[in-house]
Amino acid sequence: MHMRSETACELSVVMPCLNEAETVAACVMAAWAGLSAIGVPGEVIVADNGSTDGSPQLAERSGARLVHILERGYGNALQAGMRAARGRYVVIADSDGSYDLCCLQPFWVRLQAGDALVIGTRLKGRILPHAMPALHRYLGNPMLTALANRLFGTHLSDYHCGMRAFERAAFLRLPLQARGMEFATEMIAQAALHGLSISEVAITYAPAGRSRPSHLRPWRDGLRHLCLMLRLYIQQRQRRTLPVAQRSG
Ligand SMILES: Nc1nc2c(ncn2[C@@H]2O[C@H](COP(=O)(O)OP(=O)(O)O)[C@@H](O)[C@H]2O)c(=O)[nH]1
Ligand SMILES: [Mg+2]
Repeated sequence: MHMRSETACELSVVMPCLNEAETVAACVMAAWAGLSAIGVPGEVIVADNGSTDGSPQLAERSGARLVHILERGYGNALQAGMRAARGRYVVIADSDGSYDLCCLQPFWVRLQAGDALVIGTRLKGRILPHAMPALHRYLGNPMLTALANRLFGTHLSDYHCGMRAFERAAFLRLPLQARGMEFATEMIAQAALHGLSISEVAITYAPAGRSRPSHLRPWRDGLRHLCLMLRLYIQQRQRRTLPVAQRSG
């Protein structure tokens, strides 16, 4: 069922990667195992923008297709990965070993049921010890999620989960622009503003398998999420108040 050649591709697993030499190979192999387990033809893509620790070579040797992006940033990497993907559907997940890529089934089931976006939820699933700092688990994530739910009319429990699945064509039509970590919020907000069907599935979150700290800079990135939410919300209100003839996007 694997697709390492030019045959049909239903599901692309896309992983952003910045210096994840300790974990990226295992993630690529887990993604292949996940595709095999659900019996869906697919591909594994690693989107890298500037790793200096040999991650790209390790990913490639484990069977991933590499996408190089010149501009830094999580959003830039994922957007390039999405564009390069060939699957009708895409699953994204970190390449740091924190998400269980062997377990694609719940995402696949929701995609087959017709959802355009399926978000993993760690807060309604399982968070293993030391996987998520208490500040993020009990304060940052729930507060930003509650605000985003209010602004965009969603009913989600984990706006910052990095494991999600979506229909590629639907996302390529959305005006996604975020370059950094705030891309996680932008994806959901724009999907909601454009009326796409969104669901969530409970997943397990494990500590990242690397020995250096996360790329996330909580205060700076939290602020970027907040600014993006407010900007999208204000834009949307302004568009609603414009006469129909002047609306765009
Ligand atoms: N290509 C690329 N990947 C990134 C960048 N920043 C983060 N990542 C990757 O995105 C994922 C999420 O980053 P991570 O440090 O795990 O953030 P956390 O999960 O919030 O702690 C990881 O797989 C990183 O390697 C970036 O600038 N470029
Ligand atoms: Mg991570």
